[in-house]
Amino acid sequence: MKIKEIKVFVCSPGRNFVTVKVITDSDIYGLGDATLNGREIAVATYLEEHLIPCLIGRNAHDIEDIWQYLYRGVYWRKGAVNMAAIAAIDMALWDIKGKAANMPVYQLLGGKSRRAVGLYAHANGDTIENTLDKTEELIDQGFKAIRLQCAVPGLNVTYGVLGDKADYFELQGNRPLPPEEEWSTQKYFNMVVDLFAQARARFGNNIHLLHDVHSRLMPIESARLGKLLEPYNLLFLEDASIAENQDSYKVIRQHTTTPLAIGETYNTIWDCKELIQNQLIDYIRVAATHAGGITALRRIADFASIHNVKTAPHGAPDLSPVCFAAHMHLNIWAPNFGIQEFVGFGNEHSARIFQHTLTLENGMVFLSDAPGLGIEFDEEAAKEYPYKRSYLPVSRLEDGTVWHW
Ligand code: GCO
Ligand code: MG
Repeated sequence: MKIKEIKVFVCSPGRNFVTVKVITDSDIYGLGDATLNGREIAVATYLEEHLIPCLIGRNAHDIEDIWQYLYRGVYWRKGAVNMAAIAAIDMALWDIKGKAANMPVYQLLGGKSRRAVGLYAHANGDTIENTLDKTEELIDQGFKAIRLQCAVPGLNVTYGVLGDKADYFELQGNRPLPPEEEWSTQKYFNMVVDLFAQARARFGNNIHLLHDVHSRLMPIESARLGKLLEPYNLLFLEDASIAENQDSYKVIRQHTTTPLAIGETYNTIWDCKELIQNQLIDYIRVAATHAGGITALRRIADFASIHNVKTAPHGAPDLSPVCFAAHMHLNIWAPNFGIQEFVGFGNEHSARIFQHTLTLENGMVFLSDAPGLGIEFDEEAAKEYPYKRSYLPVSRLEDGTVWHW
């Protein structure tokens, strides 16, 4: 079964998505997600100019060889653009293999380890009260794990809290340049401990709570936050500090028993190797789209498993429904699966483009037995939503210093 053609689509049904369609000479095709938020066109061009010409005529069944050819066979390894492109091809080839075998991808990985995939939902609010009201709505909908994010009083905007804006395009106005957001660690600490104290007082201990720091703290500050949050029993604290220097997590780890999660920006196993093998984290949050596809995530999951680290794939709205479908197959298989981030199945526009076969029930996702990834892409509908330039915000301290995020 030879690869006959590969098409790349960039569409924007509320967010930009880069979708790859690998078509074979037996007319089975597969879909992959190559979305890199704020750098979408770079990946699309990289695929069209550099990868696709090398793939036409290859056997679509050779998933491993094609992965190695694109990763090891190339002088320039790793990198967000490169790995997103490899990931999309890889996902599409798994989709094809599943369709050819008439089996869902999770069967090819080894079958189900569980009935369904547990999720955590997001409660984002302008005030603590408002965040907790949203938490209550999610509990009423059946979610058993919720990530709480609240605007920091005294700062102009807080990432993830859109206020009266409908989406990130509206936040950026008619001037598509990176919005800037203030950061103050002191003001954040004044709010965040209170948020979790009030959440536990209101909801008790039968619900899982999580929080994303977006890497804004220095390691010793993260250590302090972890300690202060211990009484509120978080499922995990995400991206407490940057771990480009993976050793810095030792500082956090030696001070607190609050479980730690990281990995949504990682491109390869090398970005988290020390974190995992030294058991400095509890959850690895790599995404199939950004860390090299299903082939790479399966390898990271196995490596994590022997070090008691669970998987918790990134599930933000800038990963397309194709990536979400790929995560579901990995999650239902991985013996060391922890939890999946979930922000809904997308808006009415993206539902016209992507049709999935998943069902949501009581805070869990159930997979169908559709062959491959179980997702369809409507090329004609996608054309109605052309690409719109968009950026993630940049963070600055109150004195103007560019800050981590
Ligand atoms: C999360 C993430 C997102 C990212 C976004 C960047 O945990 O969901 O941190 O909010 O910032 O996906 O592209
Ligand atoms: Mg995050």
